[in-house]
Amino acid sequence: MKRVAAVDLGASSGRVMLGEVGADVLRLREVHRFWNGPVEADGTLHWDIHTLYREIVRGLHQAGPVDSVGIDSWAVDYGLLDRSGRLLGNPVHYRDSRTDGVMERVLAQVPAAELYAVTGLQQLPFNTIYQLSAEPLLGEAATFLMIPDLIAYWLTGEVGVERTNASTTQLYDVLARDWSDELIARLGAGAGGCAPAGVRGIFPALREPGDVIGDMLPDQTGLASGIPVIAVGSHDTASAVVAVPADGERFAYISSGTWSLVGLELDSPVLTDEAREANFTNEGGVDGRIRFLRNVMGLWILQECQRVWGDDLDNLLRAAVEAPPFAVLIDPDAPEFLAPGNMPERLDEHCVRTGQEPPRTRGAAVRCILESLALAYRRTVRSAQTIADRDVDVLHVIGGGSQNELLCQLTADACGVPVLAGPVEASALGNVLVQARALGEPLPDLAAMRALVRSTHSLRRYDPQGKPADWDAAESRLFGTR
Ligand code: ADP
Ligand code: LRH
Repeated sequence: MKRVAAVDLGASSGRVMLGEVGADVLRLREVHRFWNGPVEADGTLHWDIHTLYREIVRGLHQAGPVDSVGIDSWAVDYGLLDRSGRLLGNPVHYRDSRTDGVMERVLAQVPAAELYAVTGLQQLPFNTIYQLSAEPLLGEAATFLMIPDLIAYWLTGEVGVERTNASTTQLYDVLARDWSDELIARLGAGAGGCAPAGVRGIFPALREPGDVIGDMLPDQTGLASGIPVIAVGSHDTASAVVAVPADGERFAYISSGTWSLVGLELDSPVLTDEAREANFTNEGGVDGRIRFLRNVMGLWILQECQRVWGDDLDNLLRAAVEAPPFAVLIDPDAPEFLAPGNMPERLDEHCVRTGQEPPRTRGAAVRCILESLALAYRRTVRSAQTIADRDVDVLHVIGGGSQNELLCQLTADACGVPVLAGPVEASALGNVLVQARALGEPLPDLAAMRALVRSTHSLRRYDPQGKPADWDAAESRLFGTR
């Protein structure tokens, strides 16, 4: 039996989980959970990386003796080290406004089609390439590390970037499966502005999920030294997709948390004009798979409403069940929903701008958010199938949002396929499974890992209900007929 600690940093909470893996055994126990989110200081949104580190260390203490540690987190963000290995500045949150207008500036110099041909990545204004193009500290940087790599560096002293997370930077060549020297050189030549010519040197060699990063250092954290830190699918979504309890290939997934990551698992990237125009991403998965998906704004909009209202989620969801269907619809991916702020007010403004009466009650607002998400899922799942030429029989919903019964039912209704909901802690499970395999557990491939998740976790099934014509009408109301 292997006993491992999974550090899983989501955009709304971090957790340290204890995993046990053996023949027919996959157990997960939460040992420590802590708040995470944007912290504004000096007009910039940051991650409070040192508090996160302190909480991780606290959680690792609480986990007790383990065979190894693995770390995953949200994607795209990074820390820069100076020549002596010190962190330059606090990592900036991807929702910070420093990237406003940067994507447009970079795309004026590197055409979108060229970028897509190399990286296969969805255009999001906060992709690392755009953040680095707006990064004042780049000239002083000796090393670029993504968030899980930075935590691993502090624990082990070893430098490297894990491949699934590197694939979200838009500086990674999805076919060559390595950093794109060409794009990095263009960044250095000033695609966005301020990078020095020698910028390629700051990007460390890539690690594969399953590689041993190094052993924990003896230091003032008081954690036992000598325990290996193992690279996992360090992009949380890559780890989550490992734990999709699918049987076979005809499935789509929604990794449902702060973001909803909606798509398919493929053997190779789809780099067609159609995929680019529909803004699909080809992120790197564990075992060389491709996560062909789109970021949908997700439960972030609801989280921000909840923050402003100070309301309990259960009460809000109960009120949403009672609210009338299809009263108001929004495009959850509208740019005004990206930054933190007064989301209920923005929701109302969005409704007015789109000629709709704003929701009158909180229940109606929540219903509007959930129905609109379900419609965005429907559009994404259907276009993923068409573009990748893949049929889907089932939609797996994993992550915290899989506990939202109303959203799961609306998703099944909107997409017209059964939804299987769970596991909730998919990222942590994927993290644990990849560590266990690296330690010698006989889990030869993703199919074996998924079979173990299936046999050890119960899922909840939602069959499509209601009238499909209502969803057709709602879709054409929201997105126009396509
Ligand atoms: P992240 O990893 O991005 O921080 P999680 O996977 O932890 O996100 O999911 C967080 C989301 O899960 C919350 O925004 C909330 O909407 C949803 N959630 C958490 N618990 C419940 C619950 N008991 N019922 C319904 N939804 C829930
Ligand atoms: C989800 C996630 C997603 C990224 C976003 C920045 O936590 O990693 O896959 O696009 O955060």
